[in-house]
Amino acid sequence: MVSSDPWSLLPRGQLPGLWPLCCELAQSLRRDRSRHRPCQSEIHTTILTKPETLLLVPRLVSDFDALVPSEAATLTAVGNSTVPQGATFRIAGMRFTPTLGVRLFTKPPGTTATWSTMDNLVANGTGSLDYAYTVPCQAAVGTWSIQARDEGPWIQGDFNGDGIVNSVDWSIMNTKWFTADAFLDINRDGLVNSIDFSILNLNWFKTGRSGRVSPAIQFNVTAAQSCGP
Ligand SMILES: [Ca+2]
Ligand SMILES: [Ca+2]
Repeated sequence: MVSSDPWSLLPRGQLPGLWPLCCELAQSLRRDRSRHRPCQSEIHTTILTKPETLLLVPRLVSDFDALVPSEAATLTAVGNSTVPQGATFRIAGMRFTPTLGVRLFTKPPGTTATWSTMDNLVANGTGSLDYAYTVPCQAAVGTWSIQARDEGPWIQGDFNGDGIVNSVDWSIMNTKWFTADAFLDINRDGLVNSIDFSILNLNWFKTGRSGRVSPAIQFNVTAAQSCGP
């Protein structure tokens, strides 16, 4: 994608709070004020962290490392991906950065569920992971998701792992605003809020290697006849 127009990177529907401010700024810069239209006033006071940065840093965004499928980090289920409560589920990971940290996230069934930290690992010398997870007895029955993030080279804020921090990542954060979603809680204080947004904003348009966030895998938890000691 190539874009040098900063306005094209400010989709109105995805930037509540920012759009009115940007709109007001644009209106104030126009000479013919008779053509002004009122901007909708819906400024969220907790999100006003240098929003002008989003507007005033236009640049070409085509110069980042495109996703190379053979280099993208992946997770796979080892063996059966349907496991009863209390059983162990095994995961293999590939193409992470050798000897650097990898953070595993898990999400329970449900469309409004949020990610929580499953574990923190270190990839071995070949960039692989071998992880065993024992499903808690109280785990909800249904489809769970797991994904991993290569924490060393990950650009803070590149939630979709495409190698650039932009409005797509903000739209992801926006869907979990004021939740405890661990995947989006960049500073790990337990809440997705303006502090995390300010970090994302600081990295706006920052680029790097894509594929550092693995696609999510699913495993199905079934009810156990008995579980635990
Ligand atoms: Ca991104
Ligand atoms: Ca936070």
